[in-house]
Amino acid sequence: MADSNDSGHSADVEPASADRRGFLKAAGLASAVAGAGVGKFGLAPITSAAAETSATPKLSDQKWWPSKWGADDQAGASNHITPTKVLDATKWIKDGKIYKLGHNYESAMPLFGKRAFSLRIVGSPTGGPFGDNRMVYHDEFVATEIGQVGTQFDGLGHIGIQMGAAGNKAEMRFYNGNAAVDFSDAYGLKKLGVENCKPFFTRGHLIDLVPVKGRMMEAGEEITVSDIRAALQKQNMQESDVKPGDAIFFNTGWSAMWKKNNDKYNSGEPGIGLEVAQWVIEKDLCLTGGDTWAVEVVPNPDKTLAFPVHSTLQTKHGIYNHENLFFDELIADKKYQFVYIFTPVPLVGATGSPGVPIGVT
Ligand code: UVW
Repeated sequence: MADSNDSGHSADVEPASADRRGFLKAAGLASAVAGAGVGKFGLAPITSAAAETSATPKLSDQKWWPSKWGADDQAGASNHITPTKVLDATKWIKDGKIYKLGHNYESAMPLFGKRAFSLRIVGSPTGGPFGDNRMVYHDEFVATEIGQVGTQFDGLGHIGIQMGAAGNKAEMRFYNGNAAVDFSDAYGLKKLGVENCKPFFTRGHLIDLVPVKGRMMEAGEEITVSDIRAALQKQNMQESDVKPGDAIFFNTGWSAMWKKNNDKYNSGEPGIGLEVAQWVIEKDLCLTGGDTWAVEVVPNPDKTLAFPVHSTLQTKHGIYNHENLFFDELIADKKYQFVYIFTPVPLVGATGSPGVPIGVT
């Protein structure tokens, strides 16, 4: 099936050179561009001198472990995918139609911060001819942040929260309270690697915000619960039909800029905020996804917060996030309910996974 969003790639496409620090500077969250103190995402790790010594970061008054899946669990909300859940989801397969929900991987993709993507065919051809039949072959070498570029699935080792003093890895906590000092390793995470995630086969609900707003949503514009309800009504769907273990997806229109205007794509994004995150937690869902690079609103309307939905859903509740998706073909067919199928590439110790999820109707 064609990747309809990638078909327009041509010489007039903007280079993927933009970073996403402009809006963060405006929000007071970015430090100087380079040098000591710049954090993992090109942001100042903390917003003020007071925060540096604060024992309790905002939104984290209570510890979030042990998880509801057990103190040793590393699979988070993928535990929802039981045989009963799979059999229930199959009831939604009626047409036998498969929709690709992810983009192609290529250097023209918009990339977060200074992330890179390079693919080389070494040798060209790499080997051969061999044998009297003169077989030749090509291999690729890919240099990239493999789990965090393009269509990407965030694993539970990706996002943590610095509890206690800045730099104290014993208090840098991730899902299930795991501390960076115990599992963060240059050669791959020793716990919470994406290989621990179970395969997904579950009911997916698509919330299309474009008809609700009458336009593409804009950077910094938050999707509210009332927006979700308005979309459900337009799509003739019931909120009560969103069940524990289901996945929810948000279409904001932002993916129209994929490879067409990477600067704008990277400049921030519309998305869900803490209100919808709470709704997702109460509904007990397994995953959020969207047509943006983080799924959550950036910058957050509360300018003192950086990616609070990531740390609420992923770190505290083990609820996964699938980024940089596109839904054009589902929307064209008015298919808002489908079976979401995805298995992360089991890269041992990785923070996330590439790969193209599918929606089946
Ligand atoms: C960050 O890594 C901050 O975001 P994402 O998960 O969207 O790549």
